[in-house]
Amino acid sequence: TQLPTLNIEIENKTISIPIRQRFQTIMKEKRSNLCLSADLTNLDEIIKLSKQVGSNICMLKIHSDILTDFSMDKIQQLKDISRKLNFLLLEDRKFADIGNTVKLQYTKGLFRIVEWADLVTVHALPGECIVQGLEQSAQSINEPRGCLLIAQMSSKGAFTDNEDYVKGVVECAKKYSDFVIGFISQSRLTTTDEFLHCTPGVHLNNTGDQLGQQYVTPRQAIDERGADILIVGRAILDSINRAKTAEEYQQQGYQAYEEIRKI
Ligand code: 6AU
Repeated sequence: TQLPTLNIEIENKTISIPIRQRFQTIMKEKRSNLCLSADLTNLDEIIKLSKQVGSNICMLKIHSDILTDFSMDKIQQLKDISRKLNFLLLEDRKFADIGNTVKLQYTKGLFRIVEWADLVTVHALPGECIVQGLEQSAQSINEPRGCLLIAQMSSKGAFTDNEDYVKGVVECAKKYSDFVIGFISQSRLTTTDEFLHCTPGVHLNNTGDQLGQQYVTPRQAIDERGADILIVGRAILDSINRAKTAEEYQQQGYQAYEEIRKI
C-alpha cells in the first residue's frame, strides 16, 4: 500500500508528508504533546474553543456522535482551523465491527468521517479485517488518513487488561503500519518509536470519576504509562479558564516528555 501523504505548498513547491511524520513535526514545532479531548455536545462551541487553544495542542479529539448541531459545513470550518493552527483532528469513533460494516460507518451516514478526520480510534477486537476495511476506504480520499488502535483502556476493570490481547493488537499495528500510526494505551508497548502512544486518563487534580475513569498526572502518564501524547478532557473543559489550563498541561506535558523520552 502507498504511504498516506499530505501535499503541502511551500514556496510554490508541493511537498508530500506522511501523516506519522507530520504528527511528529507538529509536536516538535509547537512543543506540544497535548491532545484536547473536546467532549462537548455543541460543534459551534468546539470551533470557538479550538481557536482559543489551537496553538497549545497537537491534536483535537471529538466524539461526533454526541454533537447536537453537526453539519459538514461546520466540520469543514473546524478542519480549516486545524490546518491554520496546525493540529490534527481525531474522531474518537472507536470502530469495533467487521470490515464491511466499518467501511460504511467510516464513509457514509450523517458524519462521513473519512472526509474530515485525520485520525480515528479503532478497537482491534474483530481482528485485522477491521483495519483492512478502514484502510481501503481511506484510499479513496486524496489526503492522508490513519488510525490509533485501542490497545488498553483507562477505565477500571477494562477487559483489555490481558497480555495476549495486547500482543495481538501490537502485531496488527506492525502488519498495517502505513495506516496504524499508534495506540491508545496505558503502557509502552513497543521498544521503537515507530508508534505514537496516546494516553487518556490524565488529570492534575482528580484520581477518577464516578463511572470508572482513572486518572494519573501528566508526568506519571509519560513516565509510568509510556505516553507520548496526553489526551486531556475534563481537566481542561471543567476548568475556569480553559485556555490557561490548556497551556499548563502543554507546558508540563512537553517538559516531562523531553526529560523522560530524551527527545
Ligand atoms: O479526560 P476525560 O476523562 O474527561 O476524557 C477522556 C477521553 C474521553 C474518552 O472517551 C477517551 O478519552 N478515552 C479513550 C479514548 C481516547 O479512546 C480510551 C480510554 O481508555 N479512556 C478514555 O477516557 O473522550
